[in-house]
Amino acid sequence: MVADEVRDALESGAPVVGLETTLIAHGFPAPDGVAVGVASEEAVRAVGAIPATTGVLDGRIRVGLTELELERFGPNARKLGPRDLAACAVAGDVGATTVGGLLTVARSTGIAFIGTGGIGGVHRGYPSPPDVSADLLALVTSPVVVTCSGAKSLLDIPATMEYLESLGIPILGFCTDTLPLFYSDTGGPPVPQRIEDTVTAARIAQAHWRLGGCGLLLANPPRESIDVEELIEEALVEAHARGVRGQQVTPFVLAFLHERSGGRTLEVNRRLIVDNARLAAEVAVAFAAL
Ligand code: PSU
Ligand code: MN
Repeated sequence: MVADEVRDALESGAPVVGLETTLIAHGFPAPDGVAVGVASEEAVRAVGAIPATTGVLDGRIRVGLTELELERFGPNARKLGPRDLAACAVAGDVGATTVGGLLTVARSTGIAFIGTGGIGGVHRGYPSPPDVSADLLALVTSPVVVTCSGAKSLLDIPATMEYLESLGIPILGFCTDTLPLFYSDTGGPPVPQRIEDTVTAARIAQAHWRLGGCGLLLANPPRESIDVEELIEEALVEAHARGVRGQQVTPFVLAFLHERSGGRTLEVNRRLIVDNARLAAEVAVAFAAL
């Protein structure tokens, strides 16, 4: 079910930015996630686009939510990848979309731009377990520009880059030659293409889609950068020791980092999510004007 405002914008070709709800439910300690969701929506509106925050409520996949509805995405919400959307809706559970879940919904609604923190990818230790985020495969079938600060920092970044190349996913470095490492703007592998402005991002997306291509990544370095590599390694050891697996790993690691960095990762995380929502909106606006 698409909110009227979002549907009108999509039908008239006006800029729309899809936003996920996993960040709201699981990316921050409650109730901070709701404030991040609201701030992201405000950033999207401030540059002239319509936000389409997406999740499952009351048995329906909902695109475009009110603030009161955002508040329902608490820690008990299910985390929804592409495989989970339909089952969650039919079960009547509250479900928060990941990037992969959001891309799946975007494909059927015509949303072409989304903003997030960092996408999922190849987890460290692959192939044991063979944990590759469904975010990557969803990019193959959804013609959407995903604006992010690279991939989640707890992943195997070089392996994730290789995988993205195999899948044919373009990665545009926004005013950067290297992939941002989520919390950190330096130290990542080189990106295949650097661009300097949002019009170029929109033109590349248009050309890629005319070729029959699908998802693209727009990698935006965080304004504030911190190095938490040591804490990430500690968090992963701790997660393993406690038997935290699969979909639960990211929320566990994020909570660990937030706590052990004295809240600094929270601040950086919040800021980059809102910045990425704004940049996604700027690209959507540029695309609508091509
Ligand atoms: N990045 C964050 N926090 C998050 C996520 C990414 O800083 O919570 C979420 C996004 O919703 C992303 C998902 O789509 O993690 C990927 O999870 P997994 O690796 O389990 O597929
Ligand atoms: Mn996974």
